[in-house]
Amino acid sequence: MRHKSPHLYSPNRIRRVVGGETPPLQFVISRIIIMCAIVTAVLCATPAWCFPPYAKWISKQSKMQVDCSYCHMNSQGPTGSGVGQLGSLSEEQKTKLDTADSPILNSFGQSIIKRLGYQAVVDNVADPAKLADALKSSDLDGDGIADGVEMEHGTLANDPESAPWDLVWKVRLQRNIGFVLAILVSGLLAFVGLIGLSKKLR
Ligand SMILES: [Ca+2]
Repeated sequence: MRHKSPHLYSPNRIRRVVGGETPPLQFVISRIIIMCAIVTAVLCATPAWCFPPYAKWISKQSKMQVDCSYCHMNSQGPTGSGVGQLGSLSEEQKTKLDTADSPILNSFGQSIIKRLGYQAVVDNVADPAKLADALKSSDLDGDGIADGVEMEHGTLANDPESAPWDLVWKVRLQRNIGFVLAILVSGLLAFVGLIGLSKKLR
């Protein structure tokens, strides 16, 4: 004969847990309310310092695997006791977490806070493309590719050696278009001159 296992929260089980007496409904409800209050208080008291949706969005857009080190000091993110993680910070450093001098962020992360503010990071976490768009007027590493565009391509916005090369060549051509045209015109004139010279020598 098949025995039915007791339900996890059956009255018998609760009775055993609290010492032989069935807890009144008010007791159970009050405990649930207290637990909910504790969870809510913890969530409200702990600001978010980790935003995985951004790394996921960059990875999806660029088809390149990007981790927390795209913006953070530590590739594992801010949670932990390693370098650049919350557990290793002094009390003074903790006061700077949401500022442009945040000790858990690398130079790109800090530049985001400096340009847009910490709240913009929080507000756009559901739509990272908006944050990238807001960063298309800045070029932290000076390689000619906007920070927001580098996010879309998965290249590092704080490293001029990391950039989408097709766009880099386009930018370099635009920057040096005068020089390129001068070379083309000079080459054309030299070619015409050589043709004229060859006709005279015949
Ligand atoms: Ca750049």
